[in-house]
Amino acid sequence: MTNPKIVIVLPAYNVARTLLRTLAEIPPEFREHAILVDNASQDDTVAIARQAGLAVFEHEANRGYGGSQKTLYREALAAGADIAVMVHPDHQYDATVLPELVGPILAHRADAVFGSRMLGGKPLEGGMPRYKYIANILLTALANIIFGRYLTEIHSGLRAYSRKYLETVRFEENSDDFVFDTEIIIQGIACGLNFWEVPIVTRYFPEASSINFGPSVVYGLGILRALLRFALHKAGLWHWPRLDPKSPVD
Ligand SMILES: Nc1nc2c(ncn2[C@@H]2O[C@H](COP(=O)(O)OP(=O)(O)O)[C@@H](O)[C@H]2O)c(=O)[nH]1
Ligand SMILES: [Mg+2]
Repeated sequence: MTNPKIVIVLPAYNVARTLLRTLAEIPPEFREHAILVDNASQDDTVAIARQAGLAVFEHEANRGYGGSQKTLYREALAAGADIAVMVHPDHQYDATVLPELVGPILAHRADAVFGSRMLGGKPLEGGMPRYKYIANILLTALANIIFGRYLTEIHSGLRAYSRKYLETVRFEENSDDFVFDTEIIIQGIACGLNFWEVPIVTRYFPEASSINFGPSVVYGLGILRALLRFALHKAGLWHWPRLDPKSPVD
């Protein structure tokens, strides 16, 4: 790829306290094109983002985490992105790995690259709660069996997608909630796209606003449901339209 346009996309909800810290960690050569979608934050997220020179899009009402990503990828594609890199602006993921994250896409070895806390990392030392660690392993194992692929983690919030990936999968039809992140992987698998992973460290602290136990269980059940639907689709027992590739007229 000659002169690829790499666009950082930031789904933001009340990140006034962590946004600048997150941006500071992104290697300077990647900060040129950055888009933030504010999901009706109640704090100063928008003002701080504008001051930092980001392209800011505001949702008047909260549209969920998945809803934020729909706006981000649409705007990234409209801005001519060759690669969109999602970084959570809550400073939870180590953004210094961006060069490694985009490398396999630039080299045409992958269509999507995920940071993985499980790959050679120390997720528990990063402060990941033990129940999340165990649930993560079990859900990922089940996903791998159903996918017939091997990914070490399917919940990462640090991801790079190629333009081809975003133009192939019907991400606009996904859930507006957290299960969006699982659905977009399932779509890529269904469309025969290629994945790569790089090790990352994750931080757990109050502002990282990680969902706690109740919502985590709801999220886990949402993933199970999506996996089951994919299994039925793959077996030809049921058709899940959002797993079809986009047609050129879409
Ligand atoms: N919780 C939440 N986060 C959102 C929303 N929209 C965007 N985000 C951002 O999505 C990222 C992940 O959310 P977070 O609550 O930290 O979930 P986590 O994946 O458990 O850490 C954060 O950077 C949030 O700022 C939303 O509607 N709810
Ligand atoms: Mg978080």
